[in-house]
Amino acid sequence: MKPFDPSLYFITDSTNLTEEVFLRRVEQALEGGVTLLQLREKERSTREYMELAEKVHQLTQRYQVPLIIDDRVDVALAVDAEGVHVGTSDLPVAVARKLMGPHKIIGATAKTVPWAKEAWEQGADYLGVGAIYPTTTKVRTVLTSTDTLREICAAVPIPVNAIGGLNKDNIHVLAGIPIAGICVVSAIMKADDPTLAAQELKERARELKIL
Ligand code: TZP
Ligand code: MG
Repeated sequence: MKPFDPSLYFITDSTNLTEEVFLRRVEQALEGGVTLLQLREKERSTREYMELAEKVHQLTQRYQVPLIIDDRVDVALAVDAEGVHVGTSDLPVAVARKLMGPHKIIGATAKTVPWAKEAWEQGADYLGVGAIYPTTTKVRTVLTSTDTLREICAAVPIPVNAIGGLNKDNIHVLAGIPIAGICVVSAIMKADDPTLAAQELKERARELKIL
């Protein structure tokens, strides 16, 4: 696997946006310094998902940011994305690893220490843990405490990212927990200025010594 930097992990949401506006926002986020980018599409057909992924991949390649595809190994392989992210209702990590090969990035969602260990043992390269706060993004999730987040960080040797409702005004709860990064959707996607939002998040995380 190529090295990757999960510190400011931006997950996209194209809901209610035209493709043009969506792609512009993605590029603005890249300009603001996001370090990893996940294309997360829940409503599109396979063909539409693939076509959008190709376009997003062109942008991420320009900024040398790895592209992770949510849920879909087939789409990730089709566009030669750098990785895939699987949740508990998606393909198991071990199957995703087998299909993607040893060099791609595999991320997994984990909300408990046993899940985290299992995902690591099956070959996950990083974990997303949350939701730390309630989220306005469409997702089926439950809240994960910062104590559990801390326990997961201690239980696995791979990077652990916090996710869920995070923004520059509330990430202080993560201070002192050895996470590798934060994952955000709305804090960047719905910001008036995604570039500035990404820059400010990074700055705040550095101030708090989270990153
Ligand atoms: N998994 C847990 S919370 C979440 C996902 C995909 C959504 C996070 O979105 P936001 O807008 O950063 O709260
Ligand atoms: Mg999923």
